[in-house]
Amino acid sequence: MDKFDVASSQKYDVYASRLLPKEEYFVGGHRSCQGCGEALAVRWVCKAIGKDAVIAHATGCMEIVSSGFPQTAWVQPWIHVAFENTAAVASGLEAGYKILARKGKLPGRPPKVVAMAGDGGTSDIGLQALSGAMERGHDFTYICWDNEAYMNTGIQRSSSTPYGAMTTTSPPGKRSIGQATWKKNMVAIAVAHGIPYVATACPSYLFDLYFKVKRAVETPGPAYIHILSVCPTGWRSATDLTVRLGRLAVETGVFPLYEVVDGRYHLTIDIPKLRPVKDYLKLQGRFRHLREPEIDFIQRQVLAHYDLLLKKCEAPYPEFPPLSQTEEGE
Ligand SMILES: Cc1ncc(C[n+]2csc(CCOP(=O)(O)OP(=O)(O)O)c2C)c(N)n1
Ligand code: SF4
Ligand SMILES: [Mg+2]
Repeated sequence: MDKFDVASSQKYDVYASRLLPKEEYFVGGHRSCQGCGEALAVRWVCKAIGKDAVIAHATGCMEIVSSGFPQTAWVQPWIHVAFENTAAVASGLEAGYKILARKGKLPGRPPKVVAMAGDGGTSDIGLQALSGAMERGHDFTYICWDNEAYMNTGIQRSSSTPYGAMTTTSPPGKRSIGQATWKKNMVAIAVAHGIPYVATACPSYLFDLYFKVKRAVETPGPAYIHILSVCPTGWRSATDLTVRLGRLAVETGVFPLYEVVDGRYHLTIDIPKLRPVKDYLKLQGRFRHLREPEIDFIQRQVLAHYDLLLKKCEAPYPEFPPLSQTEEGE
């Protein structure tokens, strides 16, 4: 770790211990791997959600490591659901609470409804239910833990696995570069539903993540947050580099941090001069087989995607007019 990283991470630690809530909602004793970025993200997301919430969680690493009966690491009410129906269960919860409130059978405000799933459970298997829930406009927050593969079942590729990465179902070899497709842009898919709040986040930027989750759960209507979660086991990275790798993903432009509020894009962490992607790739064994031309290709693609994002951020108008404005206009 260089001097800049040490100083800034210590600064974060000091701020975090003073300003952020001390209550724990994802408690110790779970069985995630050493250095798991996803467990770190869950811990801080649950703090930001607060106690008045119900969580519907798909199968995936965070469910497997935390809920072996009769134990649980979750403090908020938590429902285990199948891959396919996370957002459908959240829709039912939200609709049910709405009816109870309307009938005067709910003391106080309804709890916040939050759905959580991995990248496989979101970009692939649960996408249909998620799309339906966003389109119907349920008041809920959906969190995707993106560790870029189906990790808990043995590191199989998902549509969120980055180009060139080695997984057990995209092994590099004479006829294969590893993952042959570019990472699916789940954020753009969520934005295309015209929902009021969409964001990317990473636990390496703790405050950024914390306040985005707070904003998401307080936004009426659907909100979607896509969280890059470093996975030392699947990424073949050192367990003490998790926070640094998350920062490098942002500093290289591989995973920019931004929000899309009512269709309007803006960067929340601005990196005026991006670092070369090589700085990020070289710390991960899943990219060890890549040669210069392939790394150059990834570099060009990352810069092209970043430029497109900057153009969206500079646009004076929202990509999609918010539905609330349409209603006002009628
Ligand atoms: C329909 C269905 N297919 C496959 C499985 C087996 N399965 C359980 S978890 C998992 C991988 C989950 O990947 P992801 O959503 O990315 O979460 P991660 O484990 O990476 O955190 C798979 C394939 C299942 N439970 N249901
Ligand atoms: S496999 Fe990866 S995401 Fe799953 S618990 Fe281990 S480090 Fe975390
Ligand atoms: Mg995954």
